[in-house]
Amino acid sequence: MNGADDLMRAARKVLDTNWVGTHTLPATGLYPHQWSWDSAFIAMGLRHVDPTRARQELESLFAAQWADGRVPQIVYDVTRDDDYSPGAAFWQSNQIPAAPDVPTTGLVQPPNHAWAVWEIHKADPEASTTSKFLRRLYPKLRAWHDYLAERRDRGGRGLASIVHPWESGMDNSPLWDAALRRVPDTPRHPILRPDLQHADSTERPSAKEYGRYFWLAEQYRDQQCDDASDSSFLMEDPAFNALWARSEMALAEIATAIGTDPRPHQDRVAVMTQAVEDLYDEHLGLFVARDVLEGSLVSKATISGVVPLILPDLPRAASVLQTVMGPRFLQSEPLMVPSYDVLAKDFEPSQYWRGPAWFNMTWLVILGLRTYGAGAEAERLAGNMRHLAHQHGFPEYVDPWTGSPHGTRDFSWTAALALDLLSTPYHRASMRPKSPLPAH
Ligand code: 2M8
Repeated sequence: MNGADDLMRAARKVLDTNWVGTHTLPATGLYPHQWSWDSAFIAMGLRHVDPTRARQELESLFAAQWADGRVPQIVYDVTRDDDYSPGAAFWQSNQIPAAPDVPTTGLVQPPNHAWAVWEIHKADPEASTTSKFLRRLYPKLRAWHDYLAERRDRGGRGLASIVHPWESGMDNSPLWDAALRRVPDTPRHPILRPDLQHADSTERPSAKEYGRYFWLAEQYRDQQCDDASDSSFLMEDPAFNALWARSEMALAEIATAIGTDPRPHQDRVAVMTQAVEDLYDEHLGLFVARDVLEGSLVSKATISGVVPLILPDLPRAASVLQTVMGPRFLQSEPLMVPSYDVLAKDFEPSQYWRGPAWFNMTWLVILGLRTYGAGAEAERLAGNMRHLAHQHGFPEYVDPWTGSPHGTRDFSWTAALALDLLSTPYHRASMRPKSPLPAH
């Protein structure tokens, strides 16, 4: 057995253990439900070893899609409702007409799903075609993207706004600090913290942050999760929107493959790639968030601002590449990509989304570096990512320099994306529209 075989076996074991018959839990203790963008990352890895299960992973998530098109952040397993908070009892989604039969949150997460669906299809086109995977998923994915365009373009610039830090997937990123200071930390609902039984409190968001998270969630829930209502937190996040644009590209490919007109999707990609430009911070040389309520950019360099490199033909790519290779992120040769500007005074190497390196974000940066010709650095990071994932039992995140593990272990997207990196690298060419596949 060589190292790659060992990694493959160990990663599969994590994914098998966390599989509950229809989908994969991010981690059996800390995260006992189905999470939206986790499932898409997990399926990206699963497609190499079990494409049938990869398809199921996404199909089960979309079975919980709301009538208005939104794909919920969490699909709850009610038998585990005391093990994670806020749970199904907090959201009471069954009171909301647009919600599905299964209990879910009303919030969403970054839209990486159409991208995953297209990659899963290509991993096993025959079985995918026989099972009509693309045909079934395409209208659902389109409804999801239409929800973002029609209900979440709160800034009116062609970008989606998030209404809660949880929607970014980077919960306590420094990008949200100033906006969160305007939010009360006194929700009516008791703030329960079952998460602290599975991770050290120094590695999770603080009590004050949780107060604000619950307050915002309560506000949204009490408005029936209606996006026309006032929100006390409204931000345009670069990674969220770059993943949407990347998924919109994939949707164009899916449309072509099933014999539908890809142009609406291609047009949206063009609009979005241009709109992402509005999030560019000249001083920092990368993309940042926009506070829609304040009408200003949040001038902080986080990994979110590097993720748009996954988009081909990104006008600012050269300067973002320079920034990520520079002193704020990779110049000191960390083992993986820090989630926050290492030069910032409040950089913390082991505090959740405020500095540590995450496997999903490093994976996205690797794809971006490969896209823009920084292949050697991409392969250095990919090698470290595979090694650290395996060495430390698939941790949630690591210290960027020492690689010491933090958060939970046996974390599904860590296993899935390490597995993905054992397989064929992506190339810029593979991201461009290809000649149409036969309709099916
Ligand atoms: C983390 O977020 C959840 C809330 O959604 C939490 O902290 O309880 C984030 O890392 C998020 O990106 C991820 O999807 C989720 C499950 O892995 O955990």
